[in-house]
Amino acid sequence: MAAIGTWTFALPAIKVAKRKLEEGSSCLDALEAGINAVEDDGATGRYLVGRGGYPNAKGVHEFDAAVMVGEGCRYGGVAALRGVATPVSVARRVMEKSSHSMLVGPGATAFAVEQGFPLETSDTLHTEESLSAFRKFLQKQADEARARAEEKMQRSKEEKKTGHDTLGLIVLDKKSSRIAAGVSTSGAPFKAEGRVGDSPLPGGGLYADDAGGAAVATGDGDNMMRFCPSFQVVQMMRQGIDPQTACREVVKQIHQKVGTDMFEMALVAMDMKGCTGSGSTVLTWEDVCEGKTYEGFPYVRWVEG
Ligand code: SD4
Repeated sequence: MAAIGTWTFALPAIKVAKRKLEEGSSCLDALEAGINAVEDDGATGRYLVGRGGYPNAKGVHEFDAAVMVGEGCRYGGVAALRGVATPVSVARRVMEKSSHSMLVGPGATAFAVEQGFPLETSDTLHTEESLSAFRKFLQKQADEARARAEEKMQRSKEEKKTGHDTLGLIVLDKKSSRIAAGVSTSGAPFKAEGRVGDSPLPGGGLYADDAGGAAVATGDGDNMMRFCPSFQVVQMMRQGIDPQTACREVVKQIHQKVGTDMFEMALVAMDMKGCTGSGSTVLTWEDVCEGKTYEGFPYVRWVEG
């Protein structure tokens, strides 16, 4: 049994997933419970997941989330979902209870309510920290409106370097040879209303296929979604390439295509044996060329027998 997740705050998710697997839960149940534990705790120290995640530019939380199981490549996703603190669970319901693969916006919220999820407003989805960050964002916007055009350009470059922290989680049950992947995010901080990132897109933020393994992604979704990086990694693993090489190759190939405009992205992956890998652009291009992509990107993993 094994699990891997993006960023260090994936640790509670992995602990919960591990306990669930040990109690005999399926991969998918373990994955959902693990992600829920992070989505619903409102803890500071991560700013893009569930309660306490950063809202959109209007101050409203719009969540993207998805699940995918390797068995039959079944998938369910939600995007720009409002009012539910545990979007990954709504994504699972889309997979299991609807005849669709993805629901967005008001339709996603209506479906969640129909399924019995309690509806919240941003009053309860905000934490003190996320509210204060939003107020700072509004203040900054007002300041920016007064600034010169070049200064604005400089600032937006700096903003790009603020980092990312979407939760992506992969859980493998080696005994039954089943793998599941899930993601949950409030998306790019203070994004435009209705903006959807890469996270809930199959092949973008996640992909799982029992024939190869699973991958999850985090980073600049507006750019990452163009390359289906999670799908690419899983396809490579299907061909027998190990997860570290696959992640490194995908990051490298995208970097080669995009050149100096390269954006922030990171991937973690696991194959059906429980071997893991990661690749990211946190490092310089020279580092990437030297094959150092899997150092420097903080992910958490647990692998056992
Ligand atoms: C997005 N990819 O909405 C997400 C953001 C992210 O860690 O991953 N942050 O673009």
